Amino acid sequence: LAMEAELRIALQQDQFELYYQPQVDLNTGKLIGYEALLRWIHPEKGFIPPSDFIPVAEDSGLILPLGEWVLRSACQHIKQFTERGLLPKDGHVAVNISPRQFHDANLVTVISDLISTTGIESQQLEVEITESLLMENVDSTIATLNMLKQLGIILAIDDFGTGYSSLNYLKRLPIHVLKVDRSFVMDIPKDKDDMEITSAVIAMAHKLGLRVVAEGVEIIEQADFLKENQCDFVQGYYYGKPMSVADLYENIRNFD
Ligand code: G
Ligand code: G
Ligand code: MN
Ligand code: NA
Repeated sequence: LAMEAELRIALQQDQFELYYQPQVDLNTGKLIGYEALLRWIHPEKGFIPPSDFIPVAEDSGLILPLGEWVLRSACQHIKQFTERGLLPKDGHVAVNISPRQFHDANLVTVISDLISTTGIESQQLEVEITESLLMENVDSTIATLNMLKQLGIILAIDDFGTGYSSLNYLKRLPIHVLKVDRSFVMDIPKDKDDMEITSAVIAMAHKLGLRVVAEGVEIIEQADFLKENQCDFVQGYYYGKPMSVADLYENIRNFD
């Protein structure tokens, strides 16, 4: 079967699962939330990476029902995690939103309805959009971001540094969080240019009033460098890999 047909079946048969990767506050060392990462466990082919199927879902339009499934599952998990002490009240779960999903006219209603029906606090949900998405349809992008901000959810720019957004444009965007792409973090402390870029991006983000998450932190030297340069939050294998909900319940201790 072509992947598109397989994806339709996968949606009907519930072959998807959300994994959760911890995000940590560099100053307190405490867990502040998770990024939800979609996994497809095919009954015969096993694990299929999102980089293989997200583009197919995006091109076929299946990203709309799939993305809605992701948002609904994430909101349900937020409720569960909060009740069971796996997420602080002021913590969050970040969900990736693809370009087609972001530009869909129903997105704001879908999210608003999910917040009401699951009974979560709106600031417990964060949405991540990629930097490259920001360059298309500037006015409608800003309008949608403003509506999402009105709901009270947190807005993050993912993969920052890999697109081409101008600082002038960034300044106009109603966003809260900037995620420094893993490609800038992975060669710290060997690559001095990457260190300069990362510290400059953190300083710039702070001047714009944004909080900064560094992605892909794998070693303590990277964590130390980021802390010295006032990065707010971190995410990466050093702190924890994306985990199934079952693994999460086993691995993350209760905290206040
Ligand atoms: O774990 P990692 O292989 O999960 O993710 C690879 C890529 O897939 C990342 O760029 C990530 O943003 C994207 N991705 C993961 N989960 C989702 C999702 O639920 N929706 C969308 N649109 N992209 C996702
Ligand atoms: O594009 P986005 O930032 O949404 O995707 C996050 C991707 O990065 C996921 O595929 C996730 O599994 C992966 N990832 C998260 N932490 C690390 C890390 O420390 N090292 C590496 N190599 N990949 C990571
Ligand atoms: Mn992401
Ligand atoms: Na990223």
